[in-house]
Amino acid sequence: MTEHPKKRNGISRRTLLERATTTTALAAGAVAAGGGTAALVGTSVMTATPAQGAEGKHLLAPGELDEYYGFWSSGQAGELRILGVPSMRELMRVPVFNRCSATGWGQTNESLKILTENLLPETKAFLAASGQKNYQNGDLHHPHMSFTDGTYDGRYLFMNDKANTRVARVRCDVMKCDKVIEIPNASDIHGLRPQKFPRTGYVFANGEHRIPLPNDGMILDDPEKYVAIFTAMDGDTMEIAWQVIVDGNLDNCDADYQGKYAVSTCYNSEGGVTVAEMTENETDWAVIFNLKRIEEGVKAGDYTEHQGVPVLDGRKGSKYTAYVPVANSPHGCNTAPDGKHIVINGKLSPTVTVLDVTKFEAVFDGAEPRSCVVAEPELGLGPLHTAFDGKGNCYTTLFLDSQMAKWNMDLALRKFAGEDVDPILAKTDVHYQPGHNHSTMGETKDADGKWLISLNKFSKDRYINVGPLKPENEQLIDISLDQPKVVHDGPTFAEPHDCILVHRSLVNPASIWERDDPMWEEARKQAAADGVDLEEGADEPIRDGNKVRVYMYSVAPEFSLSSFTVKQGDEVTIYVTNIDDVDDLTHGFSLGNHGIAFEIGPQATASVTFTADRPGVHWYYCQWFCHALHMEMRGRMFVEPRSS
Ligand code: RUQ
Ligand code: CUA
Repeated sequence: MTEHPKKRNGISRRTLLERATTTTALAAGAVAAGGGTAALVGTSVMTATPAQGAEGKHLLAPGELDEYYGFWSSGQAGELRILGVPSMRELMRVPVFNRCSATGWGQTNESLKILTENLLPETKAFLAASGQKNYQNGDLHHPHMSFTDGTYDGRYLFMNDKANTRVARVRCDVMKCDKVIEIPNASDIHGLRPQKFPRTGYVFANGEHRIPLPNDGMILDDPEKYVAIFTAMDGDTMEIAWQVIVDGNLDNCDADYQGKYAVSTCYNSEGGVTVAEMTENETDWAVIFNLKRIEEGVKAGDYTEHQGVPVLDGRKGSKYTAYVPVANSPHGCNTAPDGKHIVINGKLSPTVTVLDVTKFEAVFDGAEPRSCVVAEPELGLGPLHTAFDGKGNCYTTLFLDSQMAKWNMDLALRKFAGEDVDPILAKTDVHYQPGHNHSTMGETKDADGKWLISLNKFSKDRYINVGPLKPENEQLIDISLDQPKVVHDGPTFAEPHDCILVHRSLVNPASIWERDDPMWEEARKQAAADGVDLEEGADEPIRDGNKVRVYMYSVAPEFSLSSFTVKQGDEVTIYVTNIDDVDDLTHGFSLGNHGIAFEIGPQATASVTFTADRPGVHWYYCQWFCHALHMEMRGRMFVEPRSS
């Protein structure tokens, strides 16, 4: 691996930029440093204003590495994205709930196994009846990393699919999805959070929409009989541990730092099915889940089983839950790194409601539910989500005001206790209509208060026009300043609801696959049964009735087979093993006029199965630029007509 040249002329770009005090100096300095980076200079001139001074520290020169990994959701695009922060460079896309043309996700046998093996039986039946193997879409809102002892541990990322009621996991060692689970009994998984302490542990998933239980057609337009379901799954096994029926519905959630509770917001205490019905009540609530009591309830058999899962009744009056009334339609739910406070964001109310987790026990012992409310500052219009800097300050997005409010937790507590203080420290304009925001390490006990991303739903006039469908706008905000300042705009495609910012020291992906990776376990088994070594391939296709298996390896710039022959109507499986073990040497396999293409990373195996129903000569080629002779990296599939 070549070392990235961080320094030029003995001076690092960062030092240089931090020293620059004016736009001119910044631009001149960039040139003088020998980087010759027109883009950098251009950006500086575009975004920096005189007297911004050291704020250019978010600009990274070519070759410089970011300090944080940003893991971005993509909403209705269904994938996970990896960005470098603070540069905001998009580094990678990890297909999860979508179908990916580049990597073959959703087509290879390896990905289809992950995508389909944990679908519910009725879903499999439904898909088969409509001629599909898998859902082709997803709505990925909330990516969160696994925790150990209150901070990120770099093992996994978990994420929800609101569209098809699924939860997926991405392995951080290879940055590929390895599990997709369809959640039974619930509908539309929205809020999702891992347990923070002692470790993940549980992954909590909110069923947002109310449905009948069971949802088998016996109850239809009878909303009073619908329920919303809270799910706890095991992040290690990805099996459902238990579910809890709640009143109202479930929007966002978070966990505490003690491992005792999870909290969800409810915006539909009415149990309504129209906008008017859902917004009728003046107050909704946050519901607290008592994990220990729930676990005891499961042990004691205090549940009914639905689709193999213990489902406890946590509706009002239950010992498993507590309902804390808060103003109309709360949305975001964010635990502060102080380990004590949970912020419930008002949405239709200009306030956020601060809960004190140390007062939850009393509530479960019968104290008035609102007794755990310790602050309720009024911040502005449309508070949706709150981030933290680890220094006692909170940053709340104001959707309607297109602002971010910076406020101080301690001042908010004192004001609530009757002191005449203003908890709001600053308001920063963002562009426009922010939903989530996220600070560096902000949802962990190690929140470091350096950067914050404001994920804005509208870009309006911030970019040249690209037609009626506009990008969204994500802004990088320097929160190390007393008055937080927007330092970068980043357009993104639909719709990164949320992101997390993880210090790069906590994430250490491999560059080359391990040959015995579980990802292609099935391929290994099949090859062993066929007496074939995946790394050596087979000179001839292996025939088993009309099933034909083709084994080849790739090594730049060749496939081990320059041609192979099958018969029309054969069910063909092609296995390709990339035996290159060089960093960054990915090959591809594209089979012309068959709609087949997939990625094979260094030392990986991938396969695809299809019916060879087009007699003739069909070229296959490597679609991942890998070598000076990449164009020549190809071969022919001969399909003999049925009659011959
Ligand atoms: S929710 S914009 Cu899907 Cu994360 Cu609040
Ligand atoms: Cu292998 Cu291009």
